[in-house]
Amino acid sequence: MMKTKIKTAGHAFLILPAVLACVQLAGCARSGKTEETAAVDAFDNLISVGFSQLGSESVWRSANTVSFQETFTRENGYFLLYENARQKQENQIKAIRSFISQRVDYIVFSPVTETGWDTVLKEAREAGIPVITSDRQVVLDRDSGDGLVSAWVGGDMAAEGYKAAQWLRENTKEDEKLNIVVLTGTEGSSAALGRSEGFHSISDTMENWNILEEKCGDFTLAKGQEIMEYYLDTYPDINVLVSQNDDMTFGAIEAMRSRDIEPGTDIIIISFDAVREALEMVRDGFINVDVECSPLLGPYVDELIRKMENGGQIEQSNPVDELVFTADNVKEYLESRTY
Ligand code: GZL
Repeated sequence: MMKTKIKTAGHAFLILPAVLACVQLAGCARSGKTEETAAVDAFDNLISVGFSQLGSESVWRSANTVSFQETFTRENGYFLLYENARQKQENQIKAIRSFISQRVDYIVFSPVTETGWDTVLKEAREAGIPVITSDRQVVLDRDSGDGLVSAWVGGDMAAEGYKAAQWLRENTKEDEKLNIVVLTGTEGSSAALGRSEGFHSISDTMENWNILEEKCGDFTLAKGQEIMEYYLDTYPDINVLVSQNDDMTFGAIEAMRSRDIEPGTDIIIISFDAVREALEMVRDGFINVDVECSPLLGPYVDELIRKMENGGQIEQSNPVDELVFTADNVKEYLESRTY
């Protein structure tokens, strides 16, 4: 069955639990509202946004959540409900259903994986609640029809993977044998799939590039370290690591150092996200290149919602600009890095 790629997610934040409790106690029966809707309706003058954040697996993810906490505030006209799915799709689906029952004005989510969203998004469409995704993307069945996702904003993952391979091609010699190991992100996520797709669009054409193995590190430091230990035990001639996020890179560097392997010198390290701690390692030569993926998506989602509130036209696909950091340029960006 043909699949259509539609996009993205966002974040939110549960505010004023005490106030919610008061509202509920204040006698929903009198207002005739259900307990669930009373809280949201109590802030009628605010735009209510239900947000399902996929987890808190990485420094990037925490920065992404903070971006929404700082954007979606009462002062900015929002009532936010936040749910952390702890990397489980079923928790995200439960959260979206809860937002529907609370009749929020918008649903925003960062889909942990690309597929499995059609049914719950049809329920949101049925309820007349627009859905915006930021960061990761969803893949929907063509039969599901239009209007399941109003817009996506986030990083272009395939472009990120391409930029990584482009740097490697430009910074190694054609007659140099590259023995590459890869730490991939969460299985089935648009971030991991996109970065792999982009990287392979070049690596598949390079005679001298030998990808020894690609294993899922789930975007976590612990898993990255564990798999890098396996790689180092298994392959004696690794000279390139491609790690699909900085947290896995930090774990991999631990593994290298425990074996007196010099990261960035004995093994070329390509990473993604470009969080501050990683950029410091780029500056110090332990990471050779870091491809940016911006977590600061709160303001972009806010802008989309404002446009929708005012009946304006919005683009369905909204990729954000992203840089590539190396020792040559990192110093001019490091000080201003807020995450
Ligand atoms: C990318 C984002 C990824 C980051 C990881 O947009 O989805 O998830 O690269 C995070 O750090 O866990």
